Amino acid sequence: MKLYYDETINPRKACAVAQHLGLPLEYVHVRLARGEHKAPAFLALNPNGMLPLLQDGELLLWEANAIMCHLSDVAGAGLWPHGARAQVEVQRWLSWDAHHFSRHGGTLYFENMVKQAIGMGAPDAAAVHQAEQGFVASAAVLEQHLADGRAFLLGDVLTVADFAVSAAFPYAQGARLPLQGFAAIAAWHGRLQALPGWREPFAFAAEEFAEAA
Ligand SMILES: N[C@@H](CCC(=O)N[C@@H](CS)C(=O)NCC(=O)O)C(=O)O
Repeated sequence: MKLYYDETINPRKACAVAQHLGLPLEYVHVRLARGEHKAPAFLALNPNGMLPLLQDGELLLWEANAIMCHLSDVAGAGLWPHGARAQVEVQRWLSWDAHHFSRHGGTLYFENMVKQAIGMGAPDAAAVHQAEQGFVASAAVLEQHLADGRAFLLGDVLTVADFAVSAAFPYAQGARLPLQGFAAIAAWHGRLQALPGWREPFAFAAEEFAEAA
C-alpha cells in the first residue's frame, strides 16, 4: 500500500491513523509547494489533484476520511466501527466536521497560516471574522458533547471521528484557532496528544531523514 502525502492538514489525518495502527505503508512524498500534485502522473491517480491518496492494489482512494476508514479495516481495528448504530454516529461527526467545525478551522488554517507561507499575502479579515464566529459556535456544541462524560466522540471508544474533528488542532497556534475557554475540548485534545501516532504522524519522514544523514 502506498500513501501519497505532504505535511499538511488533510494528509496528516491519514498519516496519523496509519501511524497509530502501525501499518507498514510506503509513504510517497508529493510536494504541494512544487506543484507535484498537478503533474499528469499524479492526476492519473487522483483526478482531484489533491492529497492524501491511498493506493491499495487496484484501489485508488482519495478523501482523508475514507482513507482512515479503509486503513482501520485493513488493520482489523475498530476506528471505523462496524456496528450500525456506531457507524451512524461516526457519520454524524464526519458530516458535522466537514460542514462546520473543520470547515471554519480550515479557513483559519488557510488564512492565518498557509497564505503567508506561500506568499499569498495578508489574511482576509472578513473571512477570518466569519470563520472565527462559526468555529466558536461549533466548538460550543463539541464542548457540550464532551463535557457530558465522554472521553472520545463516541464515548469510551476512539474512532476516525476523533481524528477528523481534531485535524486542525496541531495547527491551533499558527491558525489562531479560538479554543480558549473550552475545558472539555482541551481535555480531549490532551487524550489525543497522548497517542504517539496522532502527535507525530510524520515520524516516518524524520526516520528516513535521519537514515539519509
Ligand atoms: N476533501 C479532501 C481535501 C484534500 C485537500 O484539500 N488536500 C490539500 C492538502 S491539505 C491539497 O491537496 N491541496 C492542493 C490543491 O488544492 O491544489 C480530503 O479530505 O482529503
